[in-house]
Amino acid sequence: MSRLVVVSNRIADPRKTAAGGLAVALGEALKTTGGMWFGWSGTVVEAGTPGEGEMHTQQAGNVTLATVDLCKEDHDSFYLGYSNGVLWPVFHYRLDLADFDAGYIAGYRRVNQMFAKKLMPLLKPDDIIWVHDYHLIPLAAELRAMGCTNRIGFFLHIPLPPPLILAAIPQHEWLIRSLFAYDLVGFQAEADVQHFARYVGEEAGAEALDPHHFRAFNRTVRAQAFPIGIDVNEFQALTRARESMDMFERMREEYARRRLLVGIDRLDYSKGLPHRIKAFRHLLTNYPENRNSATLIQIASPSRESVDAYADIRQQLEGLCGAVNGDFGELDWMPVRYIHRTVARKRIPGLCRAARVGLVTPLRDGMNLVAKEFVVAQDAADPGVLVLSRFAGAAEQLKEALLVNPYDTHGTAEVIQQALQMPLEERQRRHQKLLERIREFDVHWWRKAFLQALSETEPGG
Ligand code: GDG
Repeated sequence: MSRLVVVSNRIADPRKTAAGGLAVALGEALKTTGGMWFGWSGTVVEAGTPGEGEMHTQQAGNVTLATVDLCKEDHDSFYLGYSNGVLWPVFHYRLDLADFDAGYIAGYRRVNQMFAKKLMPLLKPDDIIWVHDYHLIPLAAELRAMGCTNRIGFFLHIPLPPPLILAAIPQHEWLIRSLFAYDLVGFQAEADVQHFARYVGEEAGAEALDPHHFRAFNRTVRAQAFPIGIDVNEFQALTRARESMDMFERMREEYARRRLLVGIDRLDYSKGLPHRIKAFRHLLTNYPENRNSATLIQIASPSRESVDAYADIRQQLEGLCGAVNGDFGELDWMPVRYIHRTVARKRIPGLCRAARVGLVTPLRDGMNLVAKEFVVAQDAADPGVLVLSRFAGAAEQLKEALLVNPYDTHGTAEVIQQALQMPLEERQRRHQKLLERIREFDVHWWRKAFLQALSETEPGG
């Protein structure tokens, strides 16, 4: 069997239990064949310091963890600049938040070239290479330029926007052409594959050979949706563990006479947090029976705080939460409990299980794993209801959730009211269907389906 080489911007030590579902799944795949995980160490060094660009390797059983440091200039232009200031906002349809500073692209190319240069000597001829996410789109093209003929697959964790939005990026053609250096390109949802197919047709003047094969720029690539899942067994075990059950019981007791709603997100403008608070405000205004009762616990874990747009969204969110609490709060009740910290992973399932409603209402999201975690954490005998944005990739699979348009804050409030009122039998029926699908398409299915498809492609073709 070929060795697997995973490349991602950040790597996770598969031995550490704190690692989330993705790290566990990739760690498992690496352990089966023996393998290597290559990426950024997370360390930023001053340019010109001794050891800059040095590679660190660590052995974790039969898995090699290989990391490189980034110098400050590269970190600023590659990571903060092009990856998170251009690609993240545009791929999430937020042209208004993109910062097309002409200096960023050089850093993005430089780091991808540097990654390829460091990786190339470590590769064996029959290694299978799996590259992850928007930070590393041109990596295969850089490797090919150095003579690499291995099978290389790419998975995009975030959405691919329609051609006319993508075309706002000055280097859009170069980016998509870079994808053709891979043998397999995986997307989260069918909508993303359609956007890719349309781009290839409209902007590259090429055609689909069949629904999954595209020929352009003198190369053929297979492109397909592989919706990512979670590790259901691991999350169920986490739900039953003591810390989670303690959390569940404390919350159940505290909200015995009230209704708990929960939102768990990185504080990111794609997650629709201000819209969610506005919808919650409409709920309290239009359905007054929820006052002194419906309580929203919103965890917004800190993320990318040195990017300006993230500081702005935090300020906006905090203003909205404060206003709802000021206008509706009582001496012994606050409608919104906003937490701008990272909550321990072990407590998350208990919190989800105690909630009557889970709010997953991003404005745009590749998949959204919280939607799946919320369903898995529920008590099948008395499950809570998932309110899910139609703009999350997860909405293609989770049809039995209550789907909403998060921009329509009035409409969302009505659906939240429907969720709060849903009879037990309907909650059970929806939950059972959702759980079945989440279990069938779990993270192990995702990994196997992707690697199977990659192994079927012609290497280097
Ligand atoms: C990208 C795509 C795609 C959140 N707050 C805390 C915490 N979390 C955990 C959740 C969940 C994970 O982080 C977030 O996953 P998402 O899927 O929601 O979102 P992104 O980080 O934006 O991920 C996304 C994903 O990649 C995978 O392909 O689904 O669409 O954007 O597991 O539970 N965990 C802890 N404390 C927190 O406060 N411990």
